[in-house]
Amino acid sequence: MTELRGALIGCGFFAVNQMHAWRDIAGAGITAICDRDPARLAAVGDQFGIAARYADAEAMLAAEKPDFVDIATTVASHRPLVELAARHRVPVICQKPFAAGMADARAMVAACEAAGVPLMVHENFRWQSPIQAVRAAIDSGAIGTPFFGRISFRSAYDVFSGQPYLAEGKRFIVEDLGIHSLDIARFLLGDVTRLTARLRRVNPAIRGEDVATMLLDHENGTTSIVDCSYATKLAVEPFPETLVEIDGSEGSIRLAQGYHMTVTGRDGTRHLDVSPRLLPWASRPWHNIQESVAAIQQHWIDCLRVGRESATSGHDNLKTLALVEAAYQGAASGEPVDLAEI
Ligand code: NAD
Ligand code: 89V
Repeated sequence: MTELRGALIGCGFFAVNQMHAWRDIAGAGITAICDRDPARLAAVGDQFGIAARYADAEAMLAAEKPDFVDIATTVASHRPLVELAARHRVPVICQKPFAAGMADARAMVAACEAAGVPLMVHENFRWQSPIQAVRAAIDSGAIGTPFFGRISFRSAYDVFSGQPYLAEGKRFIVEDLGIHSLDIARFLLGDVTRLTARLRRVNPAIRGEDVATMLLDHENGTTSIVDCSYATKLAVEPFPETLVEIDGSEGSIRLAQGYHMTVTGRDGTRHLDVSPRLLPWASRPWHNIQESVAAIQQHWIDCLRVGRESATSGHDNLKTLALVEAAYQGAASGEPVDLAEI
């Protein structure tokens, strides 16, 4: 099998995880990197032994002609870089949040479609093994038909030291973290017709909201609560665990802190340890996220090889991003938001 040659743009805080994961992906590797910050370019180039280093993404794509590009920059550069990849006819992965607004996101999807270029958003939380275990339990039919869900992420972990820009943006928790929780809600319970949101800021040292409570009406009639907080001080810090409750006509699923899953159905109750693997390069507590990075990157390569649309394609991610927009609009107006109007 020929190795697919990838090029990475953005050598910052999170890209290091992506670079570690690429080393383990069957059938692909990163052969060129780009960052406009020379120190970051040198650090990642030296750590992963990549000699082809560029300060300019266009120069890299023109010279390297990679089989795919992995964009790991922050949101402001996503549209120009995705459109650049489309112009060069290079399949593209783009980190979340895909865009700062729907107009940019739709333009990026349209540019890739027009160029015939596959596009995947690196929306990795649904690839976490505990979340996949919840989905498998639903799909098994053990709890019957779901009618209620709760997707919850509550923490006081200091995310600002690693990602200082998170303290500076007008938008914070829904755009950065709630986006993952909303995507998990779609993944587990289906697409959404209406969303009601309440947001607030508790930490006075940051600019955006750090607490969000959202009520979702799903197309299939299920109701869910998606709640997230970076202002919740608990006895045992759960970062970065997403806790899940699903109630169904025949039973229930609980994904509790410590990666304990309980499935109650017609045949009784099963207690399962759904802890993520600690990959050799990973470190706690990030190992749950790090494992999902490897999973989504392998999924991308598997899809690229056979020409299949990825689970979190640009097209799919428009629906997750629309929930983010709906949360901000709904919190501002105090009214429920119809997703058809986003
Ligand atoms: P960062 O600021 O640490 O790194 C971004 C890097 O991109 C910087 O080194 C910057 O110089 C470079 N860059 C920006 N624009 C560029 C351009 N046009 N050309 C070349 N280089 C450019 O940011 P980060 O914390 O690594 O976050 C990057 C993205 O990853 C964000 O969108 C963030 O939301 C996302 N993220 C995702 C997860 C996840 O689990 N999926 C976790 C953390 C961060
Ligand atoms: O996953 C993320 O997108 C990260 C963090 C977990 C810190 O919110 O930004």
